[in-house]
Amino acid sequence: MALESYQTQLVDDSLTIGALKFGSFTLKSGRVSPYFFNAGLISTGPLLNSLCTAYAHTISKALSTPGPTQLPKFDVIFGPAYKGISLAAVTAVLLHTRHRINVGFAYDRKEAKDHGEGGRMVGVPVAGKRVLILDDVMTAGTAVRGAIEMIRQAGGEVVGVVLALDREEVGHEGGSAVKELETELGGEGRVTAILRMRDLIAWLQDKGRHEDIERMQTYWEQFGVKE
Ligand code: OMP
Repeated sequence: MALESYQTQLVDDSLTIGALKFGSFTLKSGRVSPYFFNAGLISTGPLLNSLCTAYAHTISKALSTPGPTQLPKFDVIFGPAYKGISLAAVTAVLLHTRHRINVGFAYDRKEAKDHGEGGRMVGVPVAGKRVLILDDVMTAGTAVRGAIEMIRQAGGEVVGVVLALDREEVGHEGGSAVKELETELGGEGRVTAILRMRDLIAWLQDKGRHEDIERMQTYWEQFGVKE
């Protein structure tokens, strides 16, 4: 399927500033990957604008596409510390200004405060609220599961997850990391992403980068979701 302009824009921008790299990288899960996306390098106004415009577009589309995979309405957008915080804040603004979707914003601290307001959660209280988690990348799903656990402990209901990049890899049970999470969150369509690994392969094909494609396909055979 052809990529949307906001998707190619994100790939082009990310490559230009080195946030997306092709090579050899050891991941948190121990897997050795031929590519890596570092959202921490999306660190200028224009780049944040282009990434968060893409998040807002993806969320708005998922909310408004009728059918069994429609993303349920939510009250709060949650950005896990650290990288998710600024991305969720900017996306909340863009959802308001460009899509007329008005939601609260919350995030966590990595270390609980024991004075002042205390606790780990900051922003709109999530208790009794429907929450959408916004994160950068999902590989095996460990990071997102940590955020789900935190929100549930605070009394919130996680209705979905939006990612910049779904690497479309196997999770802890040996099946699709996304499917495992969707089952836990209530069904198909609960996890959505601006880009998937298949989009990166499509982009490489478009550019004729045959060596990179071969290495991506070898990795996909080892850790990719087989469907
Ligand atoms: P999982 O917790 O295995 O899903 O891995 C996702 C996390 O790994 C992300 O939140 C990042 O901290 C990191 N990561 C990237 O940022 N970019 C990648 O391309 C791959 C990873 C990774 O280590 O898997």
